[in-house]
Amino acid sequence: MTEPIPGPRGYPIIGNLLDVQAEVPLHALERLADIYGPLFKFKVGSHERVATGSFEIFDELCDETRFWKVPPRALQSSDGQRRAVGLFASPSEKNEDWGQAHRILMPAFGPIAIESMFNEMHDIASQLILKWARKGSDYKIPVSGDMSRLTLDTIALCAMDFRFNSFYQDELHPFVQAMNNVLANRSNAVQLSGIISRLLPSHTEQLKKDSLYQKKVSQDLVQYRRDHPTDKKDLLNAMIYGKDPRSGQTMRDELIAANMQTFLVAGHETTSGLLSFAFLLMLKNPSTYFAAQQEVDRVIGKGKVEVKHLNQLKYINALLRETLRLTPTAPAITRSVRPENKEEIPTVGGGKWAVPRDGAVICLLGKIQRDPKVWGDDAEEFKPERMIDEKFEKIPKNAWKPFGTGLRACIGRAFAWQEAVLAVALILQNFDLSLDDPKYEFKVVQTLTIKPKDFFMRAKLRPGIV
Ligand code: MNH
Repeated sequence: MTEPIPGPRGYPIIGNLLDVQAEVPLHALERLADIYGPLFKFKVGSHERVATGSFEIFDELCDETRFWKVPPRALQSSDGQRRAVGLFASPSEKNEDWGQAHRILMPAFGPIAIESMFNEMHDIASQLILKWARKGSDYKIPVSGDMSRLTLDTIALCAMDFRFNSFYQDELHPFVQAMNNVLANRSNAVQLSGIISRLLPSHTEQLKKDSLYQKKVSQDLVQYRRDHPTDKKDLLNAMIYGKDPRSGQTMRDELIAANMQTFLVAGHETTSGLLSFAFLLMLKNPSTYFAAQQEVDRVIGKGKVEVKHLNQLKYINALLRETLRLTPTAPAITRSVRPENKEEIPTVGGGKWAVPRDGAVICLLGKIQRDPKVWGDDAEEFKPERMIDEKFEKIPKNAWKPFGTGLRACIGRAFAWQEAVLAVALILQNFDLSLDDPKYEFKVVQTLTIKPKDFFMRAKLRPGIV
């Protein structure tokens, strides 16, 4: 016999809206995990949700023969119509779009392809270095803002040879503003403020405009490439010319544009959050900051950062892993019962709780990746040493999953990693950093991803650097 899944008592109509109502909704869920244990449920309106913050439960849910990923609601098409959606689309039989895009794009995101993007990544990262150098050591660096400029310009240049030139303007590009509005709207759907603003006609109008505008920009970019072909080996060309090994077919333009949009969204916020948290955690834990900078000086010195250096930066690789353990910037993934799973009642918790067949279990990665049963009593502390290669290889299989799991895990992992290691190396090579406010307290803002809130730092050029 299974047991009922525990959770807070709800109210009629609103359910547990008040329990999950918080400045950082994620933290509200983590609190419920502390109160109700490894698996708990709550209601938003009439929707019942199940969530976990426990490694043991998550480990069971990672079994791809029993469970799989259903795409996040916030990224599914909201108009109910069947239309092309990027890789975030559902992998079901009916939607071959995902399978086709996945097979064509896997090699385009593979190690050789990513290495060939190094020079373009270096180009954009150098723009960040120049900006900070010219602004001088009194400049209050808006860390999340500048990291987003870096990652957005990088994905746009590498994916489709387009330059947003974000470092040369104070305002964000209109495409980015539209994208941010749409994302903010979707991610606050369970918040009271979000529910109220959805009722305003002006709000819905704006949202429609923003979605259409985003779509148009992506379509224009595909059309532009059709009109001005190049032999550049970027993701756009991979999609235009690549043939699905299964069917021999190429992707239709609507699907290419939808995937382009997916890369811009999926490919920049998460990596920018990773970099912002990495510098914040370094500055809050100065011994890690010095260790990272010493590694750059030892491995690279004052010369140009090259692709061969990146793997040699063992400590920095470990430091970025540890950052994603404590602050996974895509903070939750969902797992659902596979339709092919024939168990009479699929359960987790060693048979204790039944997993509803029609829903999804929200997996709170930040909580799961701090489980003291895996990481010990110092699980909450930032200790890059525990992520050095030899140790990293020995951690339990599903204990560190900031890029998701299984077939639907992140396709952009190698891309993000190369970009992030390069940025950390270049920044530490060129600058001595400090917190703008030495008393800054660690705070998080959550949209679809998480970032540090109001985090500013200062950067002083190091001697001997041109
Ligand atoms: Mn990425 C899926 C995290 C960088 C493109 N990404 C996922 C998932 C996680 C994730 C978690 C799985 C989501 C889920 O199960 O619901 N991604 C990250 C993190 C970083 C990141 C933490 C950076 C750090 N992602 C990138 C980059 C790109 C990208 C860079 C593109 C250039 N990610 C994707 C795409 C998917 C995805 C596309 C969906 C893959 C699929 O479903 O087939």
